Amino acid sequence: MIKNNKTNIYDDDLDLITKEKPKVKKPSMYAVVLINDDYTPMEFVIYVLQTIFKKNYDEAKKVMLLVHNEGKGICGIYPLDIAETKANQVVEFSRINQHPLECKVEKQ
Ligand code: TYC
Repeated sequence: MIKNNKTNIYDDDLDLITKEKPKVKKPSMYAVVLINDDYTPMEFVIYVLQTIFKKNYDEAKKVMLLVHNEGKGICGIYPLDIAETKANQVVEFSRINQHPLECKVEKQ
């Protein structure tokens, strides 16, 4: 199908008017990226992925091992405000538990 930014409507006298369609952009999405370290226990990372990123145990373990082996990995992709909230929750919960776990937000 040929796409353009125009739309056809009729006015009160039934004259055809071609109007520009407003351009609507999808909001950008942001990845929450977990960073590996040598100190945070594996089970703690799995728990974070289950509670903050709503993963089941097997998915959480898979992401944790990917981060452990590759150095970093995506926990989830969200609109900016949600990605920032989750990243802050990870860091806050980790500090409360005296772990150095880090994560960052990356524009997709
Ligand atoms: N590398 C950690 C360990 O061996 C586990 C770990 C995984 C830590 C992922 C952080 O984002 C992380 N205990």
